[in-house]
Amino acid sequence: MSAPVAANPAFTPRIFSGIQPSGGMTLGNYLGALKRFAEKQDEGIETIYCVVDLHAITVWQDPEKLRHQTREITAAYLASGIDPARSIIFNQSQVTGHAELAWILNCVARIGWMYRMTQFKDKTAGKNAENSSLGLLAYPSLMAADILLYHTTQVPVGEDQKQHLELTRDIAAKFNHDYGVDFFPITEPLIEGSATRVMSLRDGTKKMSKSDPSDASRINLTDDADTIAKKIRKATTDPNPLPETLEGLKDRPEARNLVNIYAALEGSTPEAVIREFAGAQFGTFKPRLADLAVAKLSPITEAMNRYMQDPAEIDRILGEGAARADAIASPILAKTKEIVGMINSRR
Ligand code: AQP
Repeated sequence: MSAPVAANPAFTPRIFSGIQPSGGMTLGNYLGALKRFAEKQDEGIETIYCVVDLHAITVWQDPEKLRHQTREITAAYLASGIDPARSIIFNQSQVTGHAELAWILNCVARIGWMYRMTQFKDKTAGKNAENSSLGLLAYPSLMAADILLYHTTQVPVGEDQKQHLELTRDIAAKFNHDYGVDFFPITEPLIEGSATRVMSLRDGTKKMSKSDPSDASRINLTDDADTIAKKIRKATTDPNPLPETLEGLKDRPEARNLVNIYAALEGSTPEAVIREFAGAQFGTFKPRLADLAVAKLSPITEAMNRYMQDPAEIDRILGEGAARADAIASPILAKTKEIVGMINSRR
């Protein structure tokens, strides 16, 4: 469905991405998003990282928990090395342009495009879809607004967001076409590395997700060392040893997942991990993976806990980030309204 339109080189390179405060952070969020967000700061491109609270309320959130989770994700951003002096960090609802642009894009996007989204289908599977919130259906249009509000050129995300990114490109192209302009960029998804899709520890065919009812299916960034080691020890695997080559992991999704996690945590490749552990039993590999996971995640958990001791400071960072984000977003939103034909006589 994605429009075959090349990215427009006229746009200044800018990175935007976000995470929903819909629960605690998982290893999937860390490897697929957070770790890469921090790395992107070194590439000399402006980076904007959002806590997407408007997205979180597409399913019911307890208000006190939502506030706590918003601060916790901000703490995870900071603990992962995202520096508020180098990146803009803010929560979505503090910049009203997200909701305003989303409405305009709702009127550009087609309902059928939304019904085709696999995330909507997954989230309503086994439930009465008619009874889900209108926001859940329109979620991808709000995501397009998040991205286009900053004329974002690149979005680092996990594999699960690929279809939403393609939709963002379609919405931008349709807006440009309908109004005869070259106003919104055709944004590139950045889906890179060996952990673009970290799978559940209980089922290698299911994504590791913060809203999975089974806590054993995921590693949370707030888990202590013992819990991490226990979850890895109990992770579902097959009875065979690790193969000599990556080819041998075909049709072994659980084994492949653990190898990918090891590679991503270590900053190597699945090929290198297989070379090191060829022929090893899981009884050998799992404790090594547990040690590596604890070594990499514990400092982040400790830093998160330290940041969480000072919620006022977190709120200050979010407020300052929101003001900086708004300064970029406001002129783009004003121009969008002008293109659409809206009068603004309050200037
Ligand atoms: N398992 C994963 N592997 C790799 N990347 C992942 N991401 C999420 N899960 C994995 C990436 O994390 C970023 C933020 O995701 P999100 O919280 O906004 O929403 P999500 O993708 O829907 O994540 P969850 O954990 O599955 O949340 P719930 O359970 O609330 O729906 C995105 O870049 C995503 O790709």
